[in-house]
Amino acid sequence: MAKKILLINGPNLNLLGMREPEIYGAATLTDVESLAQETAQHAGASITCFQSNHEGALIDRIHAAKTEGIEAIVINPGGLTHTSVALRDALVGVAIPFIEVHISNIHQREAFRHHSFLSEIARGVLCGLGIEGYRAAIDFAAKKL
Ligand code: CA2
Repeated sequence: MAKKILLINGPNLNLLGMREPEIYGAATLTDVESLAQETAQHAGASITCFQSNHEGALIDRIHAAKTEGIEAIVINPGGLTHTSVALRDALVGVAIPFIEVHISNIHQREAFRHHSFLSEIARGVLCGLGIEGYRAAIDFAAKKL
């Protein structure tokens, strides 16, 4: 059976490719989700993509993942990375292994971006590789998680 992966993108990532290309590049969210599908397919996995600007919707999606038999999550939590205990609690609650991805190198940016509430409980963290970080994370999730 193909491994089931869930890709989650958090607040404002629907704006990818529309503003701040010097930080986030030119690719759109649609490009990211196409890359995700292609990567998963190549690795023999299946992937579902979800983006929301709402913290509660992201938490509900993580809870649903458990009942759907999702085996790995790749998540770019957007700005919630630096604020959300609730998102961390949801990921602990479902106990699905996850990889945290950031397009930019959060450690080269403002001090408030240097801390993540998720990194300590993530299987791994990728940042600063642009959208290639998603490819690496999904490939790893498909093969190793
Ligand atoms: O580098 C990343 O992937 C981030 O998770 C992106 C978040 C930011 O708050 C994190 O610190 C790092 C922001 C996502 C907003 O994305 C935009 C994309 C284009 C235009 C405006 C916002």
